[in-house]
Amino acid sequence: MAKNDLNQADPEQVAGNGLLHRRVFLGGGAALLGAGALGLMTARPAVAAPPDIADWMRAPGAPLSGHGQRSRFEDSVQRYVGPPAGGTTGAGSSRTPLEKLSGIITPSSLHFERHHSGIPDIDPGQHQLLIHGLVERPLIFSMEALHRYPMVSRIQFLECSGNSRPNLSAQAPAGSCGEIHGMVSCSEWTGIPLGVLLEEAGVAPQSRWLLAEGADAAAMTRSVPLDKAMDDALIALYQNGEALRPEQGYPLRLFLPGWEGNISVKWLRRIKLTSGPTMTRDETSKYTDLLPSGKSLMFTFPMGVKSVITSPSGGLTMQGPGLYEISGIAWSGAGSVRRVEVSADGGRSWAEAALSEPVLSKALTRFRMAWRWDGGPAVLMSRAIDETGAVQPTRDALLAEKGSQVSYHYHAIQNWQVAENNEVSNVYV
Ligand SMILES: Nc1nc2c(c(=O)[nH]1)N[C@H]1C(S)=C(S)[C@@H](COP(=O)(O)O)O[C@H]1N2
Ligand SMILES: [Mo]
Repeated sequence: MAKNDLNQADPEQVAGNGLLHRRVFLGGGAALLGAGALGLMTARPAVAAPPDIADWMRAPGAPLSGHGQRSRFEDSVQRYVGPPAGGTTGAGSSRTPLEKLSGIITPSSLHFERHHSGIPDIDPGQHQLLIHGLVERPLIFSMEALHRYPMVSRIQFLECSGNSRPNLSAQAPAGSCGEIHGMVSCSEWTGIPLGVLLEEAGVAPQSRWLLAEGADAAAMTRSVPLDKAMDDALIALYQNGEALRPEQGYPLRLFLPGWEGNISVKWLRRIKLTSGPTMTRDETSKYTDLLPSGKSLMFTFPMGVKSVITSPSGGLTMQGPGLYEISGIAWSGAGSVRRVEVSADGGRSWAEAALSEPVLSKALTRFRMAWRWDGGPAVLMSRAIDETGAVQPTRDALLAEKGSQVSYHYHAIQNWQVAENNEVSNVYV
């Protein structure tokens, strides 16, 4: 039988090249169809006596501590820190090592970073937030005052619109999942709905937009439509339960769920209500895309529906033929992920992956698929579909639509080639 034909001998196979039914990962599935039944025997048979007593059982362990640290054996899990922009130290980006994480929450210490002029060392006792412009009462808030407002918490992703840009190059670049796609992270953000503060200042009838300004040396400024500000915008003060990290905007940032990362202005110091967009540098010369027609696409706020397989992925090494969990993340700026499909034969056949709970709007969603690798060449792909029915495009379709001059909002399907020598790498198909 040809490799890509469905193997009738394996009733769980649902698509070509060894993809197995997602029931393996659904509620109760593990019991109905245990890993044993699938032949996942990675443990060795135990002998009757318990294993040796290790050194760490022979003496008391380390004392208690005021602030925890991860195991020293995990020290190699680091952000990919890119080189600083020319002539600077703190401008540039670092990426989340997506292939080394699981679940949907990004540890704060591994959240990607993008700074246009380094991280300011802000004293919360001195920092203030000004709301002015087309308002009835200009207001200035100390951090102490802000902390008295009622807050909400939401688990949501943040993605730089420059994420995945390496895949715009003509040849598929070598790189890990995090190096190529790691400018997306997901946190529980807690803060004050922006609308609450705007209403307190009194929004003037002619107000349609606002300008948000950061307190970094770049004084990053972006224009935000008032509708979004009143809808789900947050003045975020906490990230994953603790105060924002300095890298993420301590002591406060604007957070605009589902929108390109640039507009979530960190170290927020000023909001000015306006009748139209201010046309700042970061929304004219940057964060716009030149189309084949010669026109520029501006104010491209929502992030497109997207997914990527984090394991197996570029640079990882397979351990020979056998059963694997294909796992990845999917997200959409338009809402929640409805479905993720996976292919192991370069897109010839697809099967539905299991979505792990929780599946939340504008958050990363973890998907999983069982795969019996026969050891032959395979190309793994994932394709996300969101609640609006939007489908993640192929690279060819995206470039045909947007042209080759674009540099933002790349959200095409990622292909990982699994080779017979166990190596996994980035390919275009
Ligand atoms: N004040 C300020 N806000 C900023 C930036 C900045 O350089 N200065 N970078 C923006 C960009 S381009 C992105 S992608 C996100 C990155 O947020 P993070 O560093 O918390 O991941 O912050 C945005 N907000
Ligand atoms: Mo960004």
